[in-house]
Parts: sequence; structure tokens; C-alpha cells
Amino acid sequence: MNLTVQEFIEEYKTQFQTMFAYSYEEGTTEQHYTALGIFIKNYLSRHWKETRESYIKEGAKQVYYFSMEFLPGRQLRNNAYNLGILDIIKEGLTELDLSFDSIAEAEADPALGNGGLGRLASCFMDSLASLSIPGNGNGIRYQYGLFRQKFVDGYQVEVPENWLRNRNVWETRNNKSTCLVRFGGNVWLEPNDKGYYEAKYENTLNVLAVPYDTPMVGYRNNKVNNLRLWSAEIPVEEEANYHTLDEIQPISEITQVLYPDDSNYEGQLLRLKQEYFMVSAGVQSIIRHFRKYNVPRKNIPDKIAIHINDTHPALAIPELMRILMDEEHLTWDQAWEITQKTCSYTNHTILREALEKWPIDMMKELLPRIYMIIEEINRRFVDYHLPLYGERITWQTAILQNGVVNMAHLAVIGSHSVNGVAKLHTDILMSDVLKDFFEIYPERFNNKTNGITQRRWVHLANPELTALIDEKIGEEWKRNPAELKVFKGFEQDEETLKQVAEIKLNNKKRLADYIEEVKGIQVNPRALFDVQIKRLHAYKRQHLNALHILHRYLEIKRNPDKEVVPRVFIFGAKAAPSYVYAKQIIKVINSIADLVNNDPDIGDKLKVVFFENYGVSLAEKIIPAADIGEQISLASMEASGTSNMKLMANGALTMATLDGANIEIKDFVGEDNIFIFGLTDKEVYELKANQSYQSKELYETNEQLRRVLDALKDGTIPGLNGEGSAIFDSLVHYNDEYFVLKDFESYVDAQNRADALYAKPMEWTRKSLLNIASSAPFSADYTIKRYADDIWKVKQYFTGDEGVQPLDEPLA
Ligand code: 26V
Repeated sequence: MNLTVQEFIEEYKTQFQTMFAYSYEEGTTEQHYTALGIFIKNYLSRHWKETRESYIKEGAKQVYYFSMEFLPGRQLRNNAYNLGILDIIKEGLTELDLSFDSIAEAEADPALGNGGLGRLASCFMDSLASLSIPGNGNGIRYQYGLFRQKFVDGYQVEVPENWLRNRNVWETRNNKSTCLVRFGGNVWLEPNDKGYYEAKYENTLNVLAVPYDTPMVGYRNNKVNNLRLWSAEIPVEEEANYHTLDEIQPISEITQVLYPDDSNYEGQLLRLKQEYFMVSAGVQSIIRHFRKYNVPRKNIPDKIAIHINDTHPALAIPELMRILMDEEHLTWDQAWEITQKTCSYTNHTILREALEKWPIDMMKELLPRIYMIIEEINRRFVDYHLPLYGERITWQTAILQNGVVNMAHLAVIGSHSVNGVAKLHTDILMSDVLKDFFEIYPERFNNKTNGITQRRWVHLANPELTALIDEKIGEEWKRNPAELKVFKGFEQDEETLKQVAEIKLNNKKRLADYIEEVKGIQVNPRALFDVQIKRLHAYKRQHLNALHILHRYLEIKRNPDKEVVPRVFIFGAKAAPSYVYAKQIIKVINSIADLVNNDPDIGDKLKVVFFENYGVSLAEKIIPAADIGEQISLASMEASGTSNMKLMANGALTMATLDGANIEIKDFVGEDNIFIFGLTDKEVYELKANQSYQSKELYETNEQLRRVLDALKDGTIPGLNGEGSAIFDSLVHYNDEYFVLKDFESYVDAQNRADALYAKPMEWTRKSLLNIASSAPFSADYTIKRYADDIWKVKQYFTGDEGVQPLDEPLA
């Protein structure tokens, strides 16, 4: 199927007219977006169907990635690019006097996730398809995505994100594949004359799960995988029983809105409904699919892998047990062996307050049959391990503890594999968070360092850089990222360095224009662009960044004639709506921005920009323009981080603590090409263990630090209503939980080193080039290949018409 520009033009014109009964010249940008989206979807539909059919024909093992969150970003450009028709479409539209870029911007960015975990799931979907791996996503079609963030007087205000307002051109509602999910009521087991127990239900609330399928397009390999998102509706045969909106509400609310708090778990009944709804629909539809092909039940693990993305979908374990026993009539032991071999689990956080623990009473009432099964899993676990491991270990690893269901324990016990998302994180799981489990099941634990898709984050977000790399080393790196290392050979080549610097400057100019457009702030594109983009959380320490900005501001005021390296500090971050401290940090940074940006003494030396509504689309604009990426979490707290990888791949130098994947970034790029500062994880553990840290002492003895901290509450910063004092108190009087003051000096020191380097542009650019050229190991393609080989045992599946070879062995 080789589309020509002329064919595109003709087909597109007809398509537009068919859809809107207007000629294309009269169309609005939004109509063009819809028409073009449908055009691309039609174009890929054959591959979508053939990919599904070929997996069936080959009896291929398939992986199902269960995740409560996906953050795919806009899909028009990505799909056209992966299909290999982006340039043709662009050219065709130009001939029609239409702008592809404006049309692409009309797409709603589906914010169906909170942050790193959801974006990782989408990078993985892209890699699965691009590696020709039979991989499916399973999640929820939230009617409202993560709230849209606005600032009012510098305060975060949350507005509903109605992303489905205009139609979603990518999804296909699949009425053929609906399932029923049961909640509540009474359940009992009744022996029948066929020799097994039958599960009987009464008074259940029945919810219809309707799947919406979205194509996940592989990179130029004719493969299109499926992302299945479920929506809750009233079962057709029960419609007559529902009369008022009040009666409908308990059903429609299940998939109405994404929970916006990813750092503080609250045992909300509705959240538990969401989790079981997604998991039950997902497992039912998998088993139904394989029933059609008469797979012997004991062979299920040879045909299916279910991956549990954090504990949120861990009910897949008892749900699979339920179906195997109650519907397939297997014994407990048969069902348990299959379940364990089928399921695997990734942990994404060590924050204790984010770990899921459901009240037993709630679970029993909402999911009586599932609770019975969990109770039995727990009983057998305890019975078996008590004599082998004794009281302490057994009770600490039990699933049921103090009136709650510990979901991480359920996930570990029911899976054959447990992985962390960076080396340090996995070590911490084994030595601390899950250490008793590591003693019981050492063979289950493994590391899978996260990755990103270069296709979205480099090829599409940074086309000029991509063209330069193509020109210097050829295009092979796009299929085989390891080739990128060849680019290192250009580190001494002056012409290449000039080109890299010029591309960065162009990207910065574009971002500067955008900043002026949306924030009304003028920034100098030649200033150092210093970027921190991620959820707002105390452990990520945006307030450490803020203290450094204040420090710079005060220094410039004290020495107005001193030359400084001009900087633009750029932030993007949403705070959970109920997270008061995080919201106070946002307000303080916004107020610092008002102070700094409007002070005539400061001029270009310092600017602060806090974008509203950070998300995938904004990240695509910011990342290619970054000189420094801030990765300044307290060591041991950030499981991996992935913006660190995106920024590095676009030539930003990393300002980092030795945390998460920063450590591996340092190892690959070399310690001369990264700014490392702060406590190590061991030092943090020690300080916590011996309780010797006294933040107040630092306040009292370090004059430079005291000046900065005092500025939080002495009126220096305009417009605050106690937010500065609240942060001051947390740092000085409540002993600074995240060691911000402890790391301050070493942070300022690292920032000064960055200034000194930026004053030598060629040297800076050389390191920038080395970062770009060292980023290949963080390709999600390698990460996915390792999951596929080590955990899921699924193969790359070639039909011969892809025109590509299997990916080389992943890097060590
Ligand atoms: C927790 C909860 C608690 C209950 C309500 C909703 C909700 C939603 C999400 C979460 C877990 C968030 C964990 C997370 O996003 N972890 C991040 O995962 C990234 C991908 O592995 C990793 O790069 C980040 O370091 C890690 O913070």
C-alpha cells in the first residue's frame, strides 16, 4: 500500500465531503482533524485486522498489559509517522493550502493517567507494536481525564477534562465483546450433581462492560496492536428497571473520572469498583477469546501473560482463580498453578502512603466471591510458610493484616515475577520494602529499568535533531537504537557541534515564542533553559529548586553589576487536589515568578515560567528546548523517573541526585557529563536510622541558607498568604522530611558548575551531544524486549512483510 501525494489529495477531498457535506475549503480546523483522523484510521484498519488474525493463526502467546492508566498523548502525528505516511500527508495538505501542524493541535490529549506510570504504559504499547510482539493494553475509558490545571492568583484550580467532547476518532466501540461484571449481593457455593461446587449469586449489581478498542500502530512493520479501554453501562436486559438519573448514577460513575491522587492512597469504595471492573472485564474477555480456540486449560500460561502494572490491577489474580474454578471447573491447585504462571507484577513506588490496602469489610461487601478466594489464598500461604519461616516473616508477608487486604502482598504471592523499574529501586525492594518476600521467593525478583519511545520523544518532538543524526550516521539508529552510539564519534567535530547548538537554539526560540504567547513573559532564548517537569510532590523537591532560584535572585540584588549566566527556570507540574503542601509549593513558585519577572534590576538574568496544565503535549514542546533537566528527588525515593531519559535524549544535561535511573544515566553518559549532587541513598538511610539530622542547625549556622529561607516569610515574595511560612516551618521547625536543607549547599554548588560550563558553549554542546548519543540504552524497545524474554516469554512475531529484522540483543 504505497500512498502517493495525489492519491491522498483525491481521497482526502472525497472523504471530507462525504463526512461533512461541505467541500474541504470550507472546513474548520477541527473538521479537518476529524476527517484526517478517520482517513488514517481507515488506512490502518487492514493491518489492525490482519495483525489480530495472524496472531490467532499462529497460536501466538499474547501479553495483556493491565493498567489503570494510559497516557498516549495525541495520536494523529504518531500514527501517520509509524505508518510511514506522515510526509505524504503533510505534502498533500500543503497543496490543499492546509496546515498539518494546526490540524494536529486540534486533537484532544487523552489524560487518562496521572504521570510516570501511565506514560510508561503508553511507551510500552508503542514498543510492543513496533517490535511485532503480540501485546494488548487493558484499561479504563474514563469519561473525564486528569483535571485540567489553571492558575488563579498563582493557586492551582482544577477544571474537569472533558476529552471526549468532540468525538474520539481512534476508538471503535465493540458491542460484540461486552461482558457482565457483578458487584455486591450474596454468594454461596452449592454442590451439584456434576461433582463440583457451583457459585450461586443473588441481589448483585450487574454492570455491563463495553470495550472501546484503539489501534496501537507499530513503526513501519505493518503491525497494529490493540488497546482495550472499558466503559461501564447498564446491561441492556436490565434497562427497564432503571428510571431516574439517581438510579443510573452508581453504574455510570464507575468509569466517569480518573482518581487524581497518585501519592496518597485513600480507601475509596469507587476506586475499588473501578479496579475490579477493569480487571474482571479484562480477564473475562481474555478467557473468552481463548475458549474459542480450545486451548487446553493447563496450557493457558503458554498462551497468555497478564501483567499487573502496580498493584491497582492485582485483583486479576483472584479474578482469574474465580473464572478457572467457577466457570472452567478446575480444582484449586490447578487454578493456582495457572494463575501464578500467568501473572507478573511491577512495583512503581516505595512511598508507603501510596501502597494500596483495602479494608477487609469493604472488599467483603463489594466483592464477596473475590474476597472468599483471597481469604483462601492467604490461608494456604500462611499454613505453608509458618512452619518454614516462623511467625515474624509469615505474618509480615500475609495478605490479610490488621483488617486490611495488602495488595502488594497479593500481587507478589500470585505472580511468578516481581520487578522494580531501575536498578536502585529493585535493590530497595529486595533489601527493604519487600525484603521478607525476597527471602521467601528470591527467584521471583528482577529489575527492568524503564525506557521511553524515541519515536515520540525524539523523532517527532525534535525533527531537526533527528534529521541531523540521520545525516551524520544514517537512519539505522531509528530501528536499532544501539547505533546511536556512532554519533559519539562526532564529539570533537566542530561543525557537528555547531549544528547541535543551532538546533537547540531554534528549539528554544520556538519555546520562547510559545512562552510569550501563553504566559506573556519574554525570555531570552540564549539564556540557559533549566527544566523541571513532573508531578508535584515533596519527595521530588520542586521546593529545593525554588530555594535555589531565590538564592540567585538575592545574589543578583546584592551584586547588581556582577555578570551572571542568564537562566530561565521552567516548571510544569500538577498537584493532587487534596495535597495541600504541594499546592503551597505551586503558589510559592508562582509568586517567586511574579517577583523575579517584574523586577527591573533582574532583566534577562533570571526568569521563571510555570506552565499551566502540564501533560504529554506540553512535554513535547518543552523537552527539545531544555539545557538542563532537573532530577533532584531525595535519593531512594524516585523509583526510576522517565523525564530524565526524555530530556537526556534531547541533549539536556542532567542535574541529579543519585536516585532511580539517574544512576544508570550517569553510568552510561559518564560522570563528567552530568551534574551529580546531594546525599546518597545509603546516607539517607543512615540519617534516618540514627535520627541525627537537625535541619534547624543548618538554618542557624548557614548564613546563605538562612537568607533564602527568611525570604519565604519576610515579605520579600509578593502575594503570599502564609504559603511561604508553611514551607519554612516544614523545613526548619518540622525537621525537613526530605532533607532539602541538607542538600541545598551541594545543589547550589552543582548549579554553579553548570554556569561555568555554559559559559563555554562548545564544551557544553560536546556534553550535550554525548548525552544524546548515550541515550540508546533507555529505549523502551530494549526494556520491552527484556520483559518479553525474561518475564512474559512472548516472541517477536514476524510474518515476513515487515521489511525489518528482529531487534539486536539488548544492550548489557
Ligand atoms: C498510586 C495511586 C494510589 C491510589 C489512587 C490512584 C493512584 C495512582 C497512581 C499511583 C502510583 C503512582 C506510582 C507512579 O506513578 N510511580 C512512578 O512510576 C514511574 C514509571 O515506573 C517511575 O518512573 C517514577 O519514578 C514513579 O514515581
